[in-house]
Amino acid sequence: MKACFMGLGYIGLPTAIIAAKEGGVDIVGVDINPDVVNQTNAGHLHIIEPGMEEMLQEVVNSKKLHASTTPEIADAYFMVVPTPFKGNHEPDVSYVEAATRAVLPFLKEGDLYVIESTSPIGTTEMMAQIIFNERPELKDKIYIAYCPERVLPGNVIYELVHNDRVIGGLNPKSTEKAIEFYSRFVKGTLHKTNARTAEMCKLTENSSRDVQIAFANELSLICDKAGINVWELISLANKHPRVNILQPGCGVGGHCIAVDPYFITADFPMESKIISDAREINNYKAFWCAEKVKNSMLEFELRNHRKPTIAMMGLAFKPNIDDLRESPAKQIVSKVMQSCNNADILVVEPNVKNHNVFKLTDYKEAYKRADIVVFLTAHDPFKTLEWDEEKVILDFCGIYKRV
Ligand code: SAJ
Repeated sequence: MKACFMGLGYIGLPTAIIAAKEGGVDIVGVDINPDVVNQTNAGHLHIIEPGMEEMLQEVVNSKKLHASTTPEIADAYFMVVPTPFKGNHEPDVSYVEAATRAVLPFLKEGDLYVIESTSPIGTTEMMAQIIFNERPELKDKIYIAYCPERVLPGNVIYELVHNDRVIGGLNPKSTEKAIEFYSRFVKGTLHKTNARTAEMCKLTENSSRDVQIAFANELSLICDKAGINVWELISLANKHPRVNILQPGCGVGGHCIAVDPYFITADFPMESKIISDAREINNYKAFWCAEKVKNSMLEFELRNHRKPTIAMMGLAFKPNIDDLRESPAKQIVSKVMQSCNNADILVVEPNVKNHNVFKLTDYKEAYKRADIVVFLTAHDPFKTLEWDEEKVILDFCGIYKRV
């Protein structure tokens, strides 16, 4: 069995490696970036994922996996490319289409074609249409399915094997064929459905999380006005046996939870009221945090007749990672810096050594020097800093869980 993986990113590369190592599949991994291809063939993992580089070296050395900038003939083809959004939060499936067009000439009777990329409803049908327009002789002769991933970065080796997966074919035979492939390396249950349900399932999972975080963020805005400690409130409400509220923060970031809900709202604007409001609340939370910082700087200046020193604690989009993409913390820091160019702002991100825009300061030093301390990302080291009554502390991510 040979498989061709289109896209060697955070999901494509680990999946290809595990399919080779655990599933015994011969893999060609395809990426448009020659640097990624060269690094992969040299056994260097170009993404950060614990334990993965050793596995890559093993499958490269045993010749089970090689990378290339062009597809090769195989028995199964996997589209694992990004699906960003365009201007007005409209999903952009052009990478999926480009990858599909690239494998088109290689497809033959009996092959399996799977999309893993997060995609709007109907994408699998749309790609099938493209395939059959160009290769009408393959109609009913190849198997087409959608199978989203749901792994957590940092725990990918375990989750790729042990998580349950949803597999939706364009017809039951396609579902079976895809299940046959994934059962080579997945120990979790493979749940059968159709392609549209599988597409919507991925969007639903991430929208559900976004909506739940929005609820926590909304509570934090209400509690701020009402003089209630939101952390205590949520912890008490969660004592109810059937209530499980998530935690408020400075907004929602990352490339999944803050993006995928738009794939529903763009196509179903009238029906997706809660999903759309949740997106707005989570975006607004970052704006609100920036305003809070600016107000407390003004108050400080009025009280003390000098400008404050501010420590902005955390740039990553969630705790204990170095990933700054789509990070509300980074956005807040930029907003605050833009609005007060003379202020002494110390930017802290303990998981990153250097940044090309922000000059980074050690977290202990920044805390010591600052008049106003703004906690944006709940990194573990921050929890070792002792609460200081002398400072103004804006704890947006619950380091101290007090107000
Ligand atoms: N956040 C909160 N409050 C919370 C939990 C999270 O404000 O109580 C914030 C985080 O700080 C972060 C954002 O939400 O800014 C997203 O964090 P996350 O941990 O929910 O999600 P990701 O983006 O790291 O990864 C998610 C994972 N999904 C879930 O945890 C439900 C992963 O399983 C998915 O595979 C991945 O998205 C994906 O690829 O879709």
